[in-house]
Amino acid sequence: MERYEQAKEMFAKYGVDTEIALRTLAQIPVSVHCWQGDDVIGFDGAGAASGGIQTTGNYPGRARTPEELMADLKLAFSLMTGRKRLNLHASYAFLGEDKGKIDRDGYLPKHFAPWVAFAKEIGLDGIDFNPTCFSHPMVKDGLTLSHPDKQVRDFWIRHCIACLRIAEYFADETGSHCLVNIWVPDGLKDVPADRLTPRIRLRDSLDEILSCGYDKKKVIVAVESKVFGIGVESYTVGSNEFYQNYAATRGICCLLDNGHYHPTENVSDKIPSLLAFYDKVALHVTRGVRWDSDHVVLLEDELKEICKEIVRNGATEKVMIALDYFDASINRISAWVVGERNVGKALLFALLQPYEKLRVMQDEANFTEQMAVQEEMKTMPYGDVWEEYLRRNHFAGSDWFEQVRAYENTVLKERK
Ligand code: RNT
Ligand code: ZN
Repeated sequence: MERYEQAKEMFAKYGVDTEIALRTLAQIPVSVHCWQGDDVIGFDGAGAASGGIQTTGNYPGRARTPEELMADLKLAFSLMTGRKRLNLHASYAFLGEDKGKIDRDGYLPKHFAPWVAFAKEIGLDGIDFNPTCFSHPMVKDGLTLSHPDKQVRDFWIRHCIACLRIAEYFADETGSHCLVNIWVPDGLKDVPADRLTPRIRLRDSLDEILSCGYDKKKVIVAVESKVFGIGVESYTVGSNEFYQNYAATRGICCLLDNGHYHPTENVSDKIPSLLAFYDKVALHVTRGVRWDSDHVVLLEDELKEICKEIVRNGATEKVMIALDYFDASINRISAWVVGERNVGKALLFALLQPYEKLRVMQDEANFTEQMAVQEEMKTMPYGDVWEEYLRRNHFAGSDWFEQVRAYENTVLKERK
């Protein structure tokens, strides 16, 4: 308490109001991905993730059933503060009696009813959704919506349309929009003979999906680009340029995953570039180590820079923040909590910067003072403001790890 009061005064000297920062932080929703708990496997039959993504490690305690995943998620959510959404993949359907009878192109809202009940039970803001166009036998030659065979494309078109219907159901049930993010693994391992035609096919498939007539007030559609994946190193059909032009001309939105660009490209710089043209930008926060390795999000400079761009451009409602990583080498619940808390910490850091002062310095070409102030801000007592945030939200601070450890000993270790 005393430390917070001191920190408050120190920030006030720069014209930064910590009370406003704390209030704003509590209002920024973060969508938590269900797939950290079971290594992106899902419930509908896949043995492991495929399609250029890979979860490495074999730490004990992977959630093997819907019940286990929900129990793990419940603990994870209970250790997080602020507004939360749940991000689901279609492969997490509860098929029940329909198992083996229907395929992904026939999934219905009822197959996701337990997730709606779950979201309501723990008081989530809403549910976001993703067609699962990987880890499935209808991915042929590594291709889905861009495959030369119309039957393959049609299967995935039907799947994506089914997902839009399920998304409308989520929006109706939760009273909040549903972001549907389309990511396809389509690409080639080696030098292509034709780079254009697969893109034309992907464009046309997406057009067919969007023409199904979904409710744009309830469902926001995004497309996620990528530079390469494992086994598809030479060519990705859904590249950055492809999807930015697609989204711009179709009135949908782009999803930026910060593991999906060349290592010297920064999503923090892409966000304001898109904000100049788009009303909404979707975001996957991950941590690429050398490549799109989907490591747990840490409190790093680029994460802080991403959050600064969201906050200082007044875009906390425009940028839809979601987590996207999968680590099987450590306790999966800890992975969830550490990543989510780091996004919270980075947002708080961003909320405590003296933007107006700095903006004037930039415009007046006062770069000397701008640098001096920016560097001074780096060692301000953010931790004390974060502790106050936790305290006000009834979190004792750092004892969350003890809870995870106890759960590991009593529950996770029993999963053989
Ligand atoms: C893959 C994309 C995609 C997936 C999830 C599981 O490279 O980042 O978003 O990680 O949909
Ligand atoms: Zn992603």
